[in-house]
Amino acid sequence: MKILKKEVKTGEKQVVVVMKGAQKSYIAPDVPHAFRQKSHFRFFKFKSFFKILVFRYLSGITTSDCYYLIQCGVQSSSSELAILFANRRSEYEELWEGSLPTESEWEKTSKFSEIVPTNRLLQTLEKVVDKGTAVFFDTNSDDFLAKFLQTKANSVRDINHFIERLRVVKSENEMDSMRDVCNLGGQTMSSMISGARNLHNENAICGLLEFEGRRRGSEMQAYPPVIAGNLKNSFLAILNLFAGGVRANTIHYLEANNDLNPSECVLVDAGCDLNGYVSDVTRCFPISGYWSDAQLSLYEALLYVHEELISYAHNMEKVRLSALFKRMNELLAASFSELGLIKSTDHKEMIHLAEKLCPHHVSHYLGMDVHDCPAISRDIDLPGNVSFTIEPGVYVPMDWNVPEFRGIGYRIEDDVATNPSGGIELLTAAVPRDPIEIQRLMGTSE
Ligand SMILES: [Mn+2]
Repeated sequence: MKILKKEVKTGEKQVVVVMKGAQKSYIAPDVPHAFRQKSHFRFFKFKSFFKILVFRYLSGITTSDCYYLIQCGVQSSSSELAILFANRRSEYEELWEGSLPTESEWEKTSKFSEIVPTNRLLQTLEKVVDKGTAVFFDTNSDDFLAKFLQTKANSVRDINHFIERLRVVKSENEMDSMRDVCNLGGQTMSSMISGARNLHNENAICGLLEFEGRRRGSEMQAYPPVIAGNLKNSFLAILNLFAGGVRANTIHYLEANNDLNPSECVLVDAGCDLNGYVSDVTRCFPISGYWSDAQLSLYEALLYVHEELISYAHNMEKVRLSALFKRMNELLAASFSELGLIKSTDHKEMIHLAEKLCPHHVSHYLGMDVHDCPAISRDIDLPGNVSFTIEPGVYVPMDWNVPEFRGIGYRIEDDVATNPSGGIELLTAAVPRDPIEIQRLMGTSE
């Protein structure tokens, strides 16, 4: 509220924040999808310089179909109203869906001044919002409500950017949550790899991932995992190319249901969800446990880039994701030239070819959401306790002029955080990246 009060225009006497939680969605009539609360609606702790202030970020409530309203006068020092709009369940609904936390539990977790049924939302807003009000609202979340607020208030502005400015910098408590979930995500990935040898369908890997994560306490997968085999080498598979041969080269390939040929490498990008925070790790490995020469040499060329990026980030005066991205393209160009995958001596052309081979950014922020805080620029100097990924990749198109690498797609992705005292902490260090260590994990190397 302190930040928002600085944003008010002349004539605006109060700030009202309206947040909409995630709605329940259905996979079939009467059958709901697994529910995940919108992250802005979740739990948050913020550390100031001298004392720990505990905020509920912004409510701590993990029930579906709720709204949250905070009201604060521009002159007053604390908020005057904090209302949770939520529906109680009938006895019949409880029979099907279980019981909700009690009202006093809700009140206690989040210090709400009132709990009001959702159907009284508009009625309440009519009373609270007037022409002297600056409303802050997630304008993407509800067209109807956005229009309604526009007719009542002096101004309606998007709140996401303001919340993301807080969320992108983690408190010490949040950093502990990040370490926990990254450990969990790392162990899940490692155990999956150790059990994946000779599985012959991407779907089996998907099941194994879910098993290894959940049995360690992951609440759900952080996002639908990408599990993608490379090009199948057999002649029949090449004929079948357009039916899905180069899945690993589809960056967001989500089907995860194709057969795996024993000669393939598989790319697995997966994360765990624990206490509202998520991990995001990618590893690639040969499904047989043995790399072919081309698979190994391209992997090593990418691993070199990955390792250089980790140490580059660690030694940067101030970490800046855009600088890391620029560095990635230079490293890819150099490494792939040495390998013979890029055949050009012109520096500009080499960078251009590197960008063709890896068309995505090197990083995104990480936290309560996998692509966390998208409104925060990647072109800023980062303070301590900002978590992000480092994920160089290579996806060799089928018409690339170096045939031996065609159809191979790799990404090596780890989770890191900036240290307050400088340098970065590698949160997923325990997951093997070295090709021999990966083989050890699979039981095909001493
Ligand atoms: Mn990622």
